[in-house]
Amino acid sequence: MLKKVLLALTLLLPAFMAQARDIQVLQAWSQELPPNAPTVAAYFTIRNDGNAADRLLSAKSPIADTAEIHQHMDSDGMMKMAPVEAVNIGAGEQATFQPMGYHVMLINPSDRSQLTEGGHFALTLHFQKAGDITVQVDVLKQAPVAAP
Ligand SMILES: [Cu+2]
Repeated sequence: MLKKVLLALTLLLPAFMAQARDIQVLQAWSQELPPNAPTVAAYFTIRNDGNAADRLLSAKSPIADTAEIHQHMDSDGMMKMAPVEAVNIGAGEQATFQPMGYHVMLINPSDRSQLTEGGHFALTLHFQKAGDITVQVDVLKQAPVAAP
């Protein structure tokens, strides 16, 4: 009996593990902006369920040629944003990208058809270990209430 269970587990495990990802990108959203806004920001939570740190290295989206990882920082009492090279997510930790914090900035979007409430667009995040993860970013008028 035990042997049969073990055999079943052995057969099931590879299929299960292929689906399990260490890195999860949750609740991706973007704020609806005036139609001529030069940049659009995307926010989300990255959760690292693995037992090793990973790094977000870059981002891209079909709606804009340029996507940068930005951070807001206090510079002489002024909040400014600046590109960052990478964002580290430690094992078992999560990083929340949110207004006045980390965000992905899409520069001068070429396709604005989805940039009103109810729209959504694809965003691909490139991680050092997890590779590419593509999520759908929901365009909202207000920030989602419950962060995961
Ligand atoms: Cu920015």
